[in-house]
Amino acid sequence: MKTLIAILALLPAIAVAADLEMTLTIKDHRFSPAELKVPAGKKVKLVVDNQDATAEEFESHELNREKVIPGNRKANIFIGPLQPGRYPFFGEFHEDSAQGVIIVE
Ligand SMILES: [Cu+2]
Repeated sequence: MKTLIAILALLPAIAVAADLEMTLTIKDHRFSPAELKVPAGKKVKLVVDNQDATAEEFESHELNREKVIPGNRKANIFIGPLQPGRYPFFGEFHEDSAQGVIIVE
């Protein structure tokens, strides 16, 4: 038991960290990139950088995520691990232009 505790103490906080980080920019009520490729089975930290002056809401039914990002602010959205497939998302406040998809492969 003592050995196990010693080993656990040496491990970094893997459980709470993402495997990789990706940036999604919002500008002129559009997402860039509009298509994000993500490896299957990984935890991903999406840094959503809203460069518009107005708020946007990142929403995805397939990812079960919904988050408001105020104007000129960033927000982190954690996704995954995911199965291969297509996971559409949109900006609920500007749904006509703000559309995107996460492609997991
Ligand atoms: Cu919503």
